[in-house]
Parts: sequence; C-alpha cells; structure tokens
Amino acid sequence: MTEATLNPTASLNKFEKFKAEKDGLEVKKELDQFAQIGWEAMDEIDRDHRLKWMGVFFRPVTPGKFMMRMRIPNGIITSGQFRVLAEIVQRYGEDGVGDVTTRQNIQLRGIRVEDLPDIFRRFEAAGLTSVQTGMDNVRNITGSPVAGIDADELIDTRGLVRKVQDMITNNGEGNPSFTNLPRKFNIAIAGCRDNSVHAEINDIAFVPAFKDGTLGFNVLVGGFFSAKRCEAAVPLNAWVDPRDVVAMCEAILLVYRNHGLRANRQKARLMWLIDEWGMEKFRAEVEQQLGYPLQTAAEKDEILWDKRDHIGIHAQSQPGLNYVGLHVPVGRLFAGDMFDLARLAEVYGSGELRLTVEQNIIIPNIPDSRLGPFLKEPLLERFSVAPEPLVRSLVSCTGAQFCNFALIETKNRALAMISELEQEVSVPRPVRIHWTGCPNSCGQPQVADIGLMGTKARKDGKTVEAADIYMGGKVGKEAHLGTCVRKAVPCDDLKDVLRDLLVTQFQGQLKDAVTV
Ligand code: SRM
Ligand code: SF4
Repeated sequence: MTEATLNPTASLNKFEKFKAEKDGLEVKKELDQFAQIGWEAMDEIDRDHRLKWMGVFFRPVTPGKFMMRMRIPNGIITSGQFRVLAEIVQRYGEDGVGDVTTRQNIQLRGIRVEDLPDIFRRFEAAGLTSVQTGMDNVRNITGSPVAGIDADELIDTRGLVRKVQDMITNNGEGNPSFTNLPRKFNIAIAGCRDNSVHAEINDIAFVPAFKDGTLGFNVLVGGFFSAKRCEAAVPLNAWVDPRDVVAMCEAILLVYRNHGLRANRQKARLMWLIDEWGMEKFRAEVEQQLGYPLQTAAEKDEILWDKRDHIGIHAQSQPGLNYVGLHVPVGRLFAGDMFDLARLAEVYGSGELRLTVEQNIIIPNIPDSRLGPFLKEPLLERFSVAPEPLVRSLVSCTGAQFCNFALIETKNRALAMISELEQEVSVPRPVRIHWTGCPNSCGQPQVADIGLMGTKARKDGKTVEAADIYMGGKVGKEAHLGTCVRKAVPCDDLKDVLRDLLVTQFQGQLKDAVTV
C-alpha cells in the first residue's frame, strides 16, 4: 500500500493538505475561543492561514496586530459603515490604519484577536463582511466607481457586483462551495467606456458590448499577475446578457474549482488551466456547466475612452448633483480621516462613499449649492481635489511596513520621493507611477506609465533595496501590460533615474532650482 492510499492528503502540497484537512471557513465557529486563548496559543495553521477565510491576516511583521481585509462590492460603502470601520481602527491608536486597496477595497490594521468576536458583531449589525477575502478565495469584486451616476454609463454594475458577491459568499455568511479553489481569483465588471477597473488583469472580466443591438458584456478570462508570470485576460469568445452574469461567474468558478491545477501553486491560476486545455475545451466545459450554449462574443466592445481617474468635481447624470474625487495619498487613512470622510459624505452628499482602484475616494451626490462650502473643508487640504500631477496618479502596495513578502519599503518611500520630484520637475500631464514591494505585483506596476517593483541590488559591496523599472503599461481602451526595461536600480539612485525618465519620456521640464 502506498503512502497516498494510506493517507489521501500525503501527496498534496502544504496548502492543499491543510485545506483538505479542515476547511478554512471552519474557523468562523472558533473565533470566541481564539479570542480567549490569544494569538500566541493558537494553532499556527489556523492563525497564519485559515483565519484569512474570515478576512483576518496574521502579520509576521507586527505579530499580534492583525490586518483585516473587507469586501466592499463595487467599492461602494455608506458613511455609517465607514464610521464602524473608523471606530474599529480608532481603538488601536497609532497602529490603527485603514488602507484603500488596489481592488477598490479597505484593509484595517492593528486588529487584536481578542476583539474579533466584537468586530464581527459590529460588521453584522452594519451589513459589512470580510468573509473569503484571503488565500484561495475570490477577492473583492470591482465595478465602475461611478456606476449609476455617470452620464455616459452603459451598464450600472452595482447590482450585478452585489449579486455575484452574494452568490460567492452566501450573502456574506460564507459559502463552502467556493472555499477551496486552487488559488486566488479576481472578478471585475466594467460598465463605463473607460475600463476604470483594469478589466484586463482579472481572472474573469465583463466589458460592455452590443450584440444584435442588445447591451451586455463580452467576457475575458485568465488575466493575472504573479511572481512567476503575468498575463492579460484573453477573450472567451462569449457574450452574456447582464442577467446571465451571476450564472457565468458561478459556472467558471465551478469549472476552475473542479479542474484547476493544484499540484504547483505557482501554476494554479485560471490561465494555467486554459493553457493546458486550450480555449475551445475550456469554453465547452463552461457551457456544459451552464447547461446551455454560449453566444459568441460581440465583434467589438464599448471600451472607447482613455481611463479617467475621477479626481476633481464632475457633474452627475442626475441634474444639479456632482461627484467629487478626493486624492488620498497612497490610500492611507487614519481613524480621524475616516470619521471626517463619513461626516463629509453625510453633510454634503447622500451618505455614500466610493473607492477607486487608484486608492482614492469619491463622494457622490453633492448638490451644486453645497460645492462651495464642501471645497472649503480642511480635510481637502490633505485629500485634494486638484493634486499635483505626479502625486495624483501615484499608487503603492503595502510594502515592508506591514507585508513580510516585501523586498523594499513602498508607501512611505513613494510619497517622499514623489514630493521631491514635484519640486524638481514639472510635467504637463499626470504620469502614472505604481510601486510594488515584490514580484507579487499587488501595486500593479505592469499597468503603469512607470512601474517600480521592489528587489535587491549590490551597491558599494552591500545589499541594498532596489527596484526593477517597468514601462509601457496602457490602461483604458486597448489596454496592454508594460514590461521590465531596467533591472535593480538601487533605491538611493532611483529619484535621479525617475527625473530623467520624466524629462526624456514624459515632456517634463526641470524647475529652475535643480542642477543635475
Ligand atoms: Fe496582493 C498577496 C496586499 C492586490 C497579487 N497581497 C498579498 C498579501 C496578502 C501577502 C501577505 O500575506 O502579506 C498582501 C497583504 C499585505 C498587507 O498587509 O496589506 C497583499 N494585494 C494587496 C493589496 C492590499 C495591495 C494594496 O496596497 O492595495 C491589494 C488588496 C486587494 C484587495 O482588496 O483584495 C492587493 N494582489 C493585488 C493585486 C492587484 C489586483 O488585484 O488588481 C494583485 C495582482 C493581480 C492578481 O492577483 O492577479 C495581487 N497578492 C498578489 C499575489 C500574487 C498572486 C499569484 O497568483 O501568485 C500574492 C501572493 C499570493 O497570493 O501567494 C498577494
Ligand atoms: Fe506585499 Fe509584495 Fe503585495 Fe506589496 S506586492 S503588498 S510587498 S505581497
């Protein structure tokens, strides 16, 4: 008898093994017990891995202070919910931070395991959930940040995103049907003309398209970034009516769950299965799962615009109302900022806030007559409606401050460097600079004008923090991924290299004071 026959999990990799032994969602029932015994006494696999099924992430960089990743469908949250998140991080003092993420989402920091039962009670009362947001689960589902308020919108994505989330998470309760996928999974639904969700970098993306005069979506599949490989999504050659979006997501997820490659975690994302099978077989399996034939894709999609960043004041489709995009430098919020934002949304808008994949915040539904006083609010001095063109498009992943994968510090360094560059160079239009602390690419350097990926280099006989430079990422219509153009520039030399790039490639002008 082989070891595998004696023990069916013996031949599985470590992750598949612990998932087979105990489903991640099981820890939901054990939160009270974890709170009583404390993080140090917890089973390590529960603490370091399974808690992520509840959206709770052990941080080896700050042991005992966990991160919580929410689900904010379509990036839309009410002021009441935002205040609940602010109250949660407030109790952690300096450790308490809320970060807006590159998936239109919020992550909370400083969380103590003894507070989890109370935190989940508060979530439930506020209609919030963090379920299934880490490890081998579907991440926050992104949708057009100006859904329902954009005059040129094609499809309002809000209800669709919500329904897909409810299907995957069983209305936020947790859904064992989707808690053991081969790997993480990303879904985006674009409803506007500018692809403001980066459809091309998702495992499933819906982009608006007309078929025989009916508006629906063309479906793209397999987009992903990983340390080993990055791919833009490819056409499934399928068009779906908006009413079939939920069924389509469910069918693809079931095909992926049942057939996705699990042996090697570096080769487990959806695209690897599509490669192994070929698109024709993959499409046929999705049809079989759906139980009906798919329509072929519409000839062209409706992504016709360059990408907008939604910062500044914009008239809505509703006459007399405006949405105002506030620039949140690298997405970092403290409790006081979150309380203030909730207040602004209530006093000037309709009590709603929206998040963008550029880590910024939109306050919608501000009447024309309220714009004047709104723009005088002190918070707008830091969260500007008209930021300088370099900081405006700056995006950064978490980096070494909180992430143990990081090879370099990102957020703080990115802000310090951009403020020096703003003093030295003027650029005629925003240049999208994205920082990511390691090859996992959470900060999406491949979609940037200039992407910076953390690495190490040797300088003067020492190992130092450095960055690989990516260029050529194009977003919006005809989006395509940028590629690495220069390896391992020590971070100490990076500012000069960036300044040269801004001058030579982005029509930057050196300001008078700079001598190089
Ligand atoms: Fe990410 C793992 C942070 C968006 C690709 N990502 C991680 C972890 C959980 C690693 C860890 O345990 O420390 C990071 C948590 C650090 C922390 O304390 O914040 C982390 N990822 C982030 C966030 C917060 C970056 C940000 O500052 O905004 C983003 C959270 C999104 C969300 O709300 O769910 C985030 N991660 C992304 C994206 C961008 C996107 O989705 O558009 C990607 C590339 C796209 C993709 O996944 O295809 C991304 N993260 C990864 C990967 C590589 C996945 C792979 O297939 O190999 C990892 C590592 C892994 O999963 O093994 C990872
Ligand atoms: Fe951490 Fe790397 Fe992701 Fe940055 S890119 S958050 S350093 S895993």
